[in-house]
Amino acid sequence: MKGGCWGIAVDTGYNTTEEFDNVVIRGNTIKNVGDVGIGINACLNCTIENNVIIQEQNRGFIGIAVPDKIADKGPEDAKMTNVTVRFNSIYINLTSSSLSQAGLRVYTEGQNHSIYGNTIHFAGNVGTAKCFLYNTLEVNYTTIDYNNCYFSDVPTTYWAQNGSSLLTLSQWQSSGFDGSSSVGDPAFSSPAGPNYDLSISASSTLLIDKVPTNLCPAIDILGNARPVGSMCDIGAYELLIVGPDTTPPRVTIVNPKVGSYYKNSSFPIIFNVTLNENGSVRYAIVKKGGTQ
Ligand SMILES: [Ca+2]
Ligand SMILES: [Ca+2]
Repeated sequence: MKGGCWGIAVDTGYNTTEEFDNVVIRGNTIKNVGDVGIGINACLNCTIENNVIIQEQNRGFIGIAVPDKIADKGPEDAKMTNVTVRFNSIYINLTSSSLSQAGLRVYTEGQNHSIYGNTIHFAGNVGTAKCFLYNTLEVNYTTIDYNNCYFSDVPTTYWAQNGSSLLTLSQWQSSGFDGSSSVGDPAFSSPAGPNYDLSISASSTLLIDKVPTNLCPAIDILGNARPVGSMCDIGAYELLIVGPDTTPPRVTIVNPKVGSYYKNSSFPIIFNVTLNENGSVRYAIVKKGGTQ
């Protein structure tokens, strides 16, 4: 879609007491919406996982916002706790320098939030990009790790904003978080429009087998079981490992016909061979009576 509306939002809107419990936002693909891809508010024990979020229209954008409507949240509403944001793949490609862009925001309030296994690629060449917005002064986090962020051509970039502090990954790691996270190209298959394909391949070495299995969802965005291989892959997709080819080549004889017999004459020998990969086929011509 295109336009100004948010993608998916579960949030407060009235001056009565509001609370959302055990919400799961899973397996969605959200393309070119306005301002926020996925947002929640007043949410207890909530999970956002295995989603793909793409933004190529020029609007200020946050991929995932926890909370989203800060100004509209009343003091009577539930304070968020146990929010988990994991295994999401985000691609943001803005071309206007006046716009703000951030991958994922979990701050302002709450206890025991976890943010892991997410990958974010900022592809534009303008403005400032911030991968993650946190606030360790006000918020308690249980796990923040195994994330990946890439800002290929953005002039000004930060791994994290913690409160008002703007930090590189190594500076943020001194807080004790993101020790196994990485900066670098996630190598999405074909993220820009019109393909919008954030699946991964063997080239996605910064994502493959990086997250311990005890942190994995049971499946990925396509419903394939996790993990494949020794560990889970960062982002919404688990790369399926294709095993060695055990299918034998198919060989059919075209000429001479099976069972035909030539005496003292030359003739062409023609095979049809079907191989699944490069290889060779050995053959033998048998003289009548059994001698090669
Ligand atoms: Ca309210
Ligand atoms: Ca894996």
